Amino acid sequence: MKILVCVAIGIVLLFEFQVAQAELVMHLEFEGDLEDTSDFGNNAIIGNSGQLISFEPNGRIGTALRFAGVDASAPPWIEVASSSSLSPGSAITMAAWVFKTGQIGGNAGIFFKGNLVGVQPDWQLGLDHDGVSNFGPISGFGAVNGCGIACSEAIAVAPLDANGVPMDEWSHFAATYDGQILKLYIDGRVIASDEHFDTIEQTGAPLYIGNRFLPSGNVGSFQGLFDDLRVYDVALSEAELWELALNDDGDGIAAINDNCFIVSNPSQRDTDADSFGNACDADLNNDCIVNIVDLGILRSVFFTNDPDADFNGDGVVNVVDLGIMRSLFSSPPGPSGIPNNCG
Ligand SMILES: [Ca+2]
Ligand SMILES: [Ca+2]
Ligand SMILES: [Ca+2]
Ligand SMILES: [Ca+2]
Repeated sequence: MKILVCVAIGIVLLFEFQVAQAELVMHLEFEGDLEDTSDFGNNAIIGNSGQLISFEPNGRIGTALRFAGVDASAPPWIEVASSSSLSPGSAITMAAWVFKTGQIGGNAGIFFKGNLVGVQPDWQLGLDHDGVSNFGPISGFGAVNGCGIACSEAIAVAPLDANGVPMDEWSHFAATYDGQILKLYIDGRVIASDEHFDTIEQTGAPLYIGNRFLPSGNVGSFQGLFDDLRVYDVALSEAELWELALNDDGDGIAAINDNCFIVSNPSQRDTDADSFGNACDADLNNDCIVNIVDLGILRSVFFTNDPDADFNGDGVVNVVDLGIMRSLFSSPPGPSGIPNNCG
């Protein structure tokens, strides 16, 4: 019996190990080389203008890769040969630390898996104009089976966020697609999403890093630093992206186990047991939106000890809790790393 149990546990552990290993299909850490440290051997090589590519000792995590493109006629990039692991069927996560100092062309490619000219890429992640367009300071885009919002083939996304990605500092930039929704992240927060139902194209084209090739032949060359580039063959969750961006909320609880993963709430107090901690749960009628109805409920229990409306857990519903509700107004409760009914 003991042996059987041990074998069963062993199989479970092995299975979990394999699942975990299967998700990260490329990991370029740039610790002095272009090697992929995942198990999939998707090593990069110098693609073009290698003299403009160097390693920078003070990266975001250890050493980083610098692109010093200066000339649109000779933009630098690195590239990875196509492989089955880089051709996911229906789900993907692209993630990177970027420190942008400039760009050549209308945008700056981070990931671009597609042919050099003529057709839209299988998947891509990039940064858009830097203050010269009406997209804001620097916007970003992620897409599968197409390019950005300007392309008729676009599936998604290109929204932006008036604040965009700042220049001359590190930002964590990511996109996920789960076969239904494409989400764009900056620093672990979703800044845009778009719905599309499809499988991801598999053209067999290489993955180019640091450059973007438009069907017109124009390029979008990145200037600055890259670090910790990752590709997963699954769509990571919002909590997982938050963790990857190293934006811990300081309460010592891993984001995927934290019922308010962007608010420090070590007690995890959740008086209505809906998987949103009180610290981020001003949705008092549990309809997944914090609005005027919840404000009415809060008013009706003001100066009482109603547990659900006592967001900060000090035993009284007062102006502090009202302030917390105000900060969450017009949003869903959370975000929570724990499965919940507001998906
Ligand atoms: Ca928390
Ligand atoms: Ca709750
Ligand atoms: Ca509500
Ligand atoms: Ca309170």
